[in-house]
Amino acid sequence: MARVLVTGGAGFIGSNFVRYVVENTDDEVTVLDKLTYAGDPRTLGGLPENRVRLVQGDIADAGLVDGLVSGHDLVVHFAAESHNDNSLRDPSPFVRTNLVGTFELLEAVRRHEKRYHHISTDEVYGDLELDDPARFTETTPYNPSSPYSSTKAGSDLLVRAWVRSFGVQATLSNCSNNYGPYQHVEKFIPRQITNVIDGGRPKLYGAGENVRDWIHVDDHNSAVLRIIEAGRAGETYLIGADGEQNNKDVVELILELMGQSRDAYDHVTDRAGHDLRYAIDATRLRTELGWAPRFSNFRAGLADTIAWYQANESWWRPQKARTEARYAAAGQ
Ligand code: NAD
Ligand code: TDX
Repeated sequence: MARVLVTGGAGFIGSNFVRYVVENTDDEVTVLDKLTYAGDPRTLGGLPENRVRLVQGDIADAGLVDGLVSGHDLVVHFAAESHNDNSLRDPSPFVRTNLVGTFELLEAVRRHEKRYHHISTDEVYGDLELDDPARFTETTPYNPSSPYSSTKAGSDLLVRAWVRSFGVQATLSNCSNNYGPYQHVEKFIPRQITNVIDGGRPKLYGAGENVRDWIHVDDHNSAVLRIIEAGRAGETYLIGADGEQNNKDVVELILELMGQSRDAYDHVTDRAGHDLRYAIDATRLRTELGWAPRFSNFRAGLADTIAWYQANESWWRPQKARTEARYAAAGQ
């Protein structure tokens, strides 16, 4: 049994990770989460209290982080400011949390010689042309576009430097776009589902040709566990499940699955600097670590996700009006 410190465990992917760990291991988990607008303790509801503990606090708080890291065997770092559109409005919390917060965690795992796994994104590699046969691999050069992705790229580089300079026992993973339960309504798929539930229309940025490589959150988390178990220290693994779709197709599928006309959506102001296409080649993860995704049917996974938002309105409702007001102010 290991004692695991999960940062950002009250957010979307982190909370699904905690649930996955409880169901698939006998580890004990401490969640360290600031409970920003994106974190919600109800997301950890129903988990056994003798195995999951929540500490509200900031990863940039060096003293708090030091004390917590010293009492655990492993740190899995999900906490981040995670939304590109927010980073265009106000980059400052992105710099503090994604860069300074990661720095404090690295200093603590260095001092206490703990194992560390760093969660990152495919956005650090920039974007691809629509017709480019290439996909991102572990050796693709970093070329981030937004304040969000540049702070994630910077945090990855800090980890690599702490491995090389100080021998920190760290692994890194860069994953493509996740979908599934407990995703904040500011993100693309939950925003459109909840708009339709509210009798409104999905909002597509620009022409909707941008491509994202969708993966179910449980597949992301099974890969993270596999990397923690079998990955080599200092190495990076890309996580993806061959799920490329353009945004227009995803909106049309949501409308169809929710019994609406497939053209009942609006085109709105495009995102500044909008990355065109992300695509992951996860060959290394599959061949070296024997990982495979379980959710290969996007239509079925999306239908389950729609059903989850329909059944869990009380979870997302408190965030919806505020989120839509922010989008409306930006013409989106
Ligand atoms: P999220 O916004 O849903 O959750 C982030 C969590 O971090 C929240 O609970 C928030 O309260 C917490 N947090 C924020 N600042 C903090 C701080 N200073 N101290 C402590 N806690 C803080 O994000 P998510 O979508 O679950 O993303 C989790 C991680 O996965 C991030 O590192 C993100 O970059 C990465 N990632 C996300 C995706 C995706 O599709 N969502 C894809 C690849 C990688
Ligand atoms: O209303 C919308 N309409 C729309 O067309 C929203 C919110 C988004 N979009 C587009 C923008 C993107 O092309 O949909 C696509 C997905 O948008 P987001 O959900 O904001 O995700 P993205 O910017 O691709 O970043 C996500 O994946 C990588 C996560 O938010 C990041 O945390 C992760 O690193």
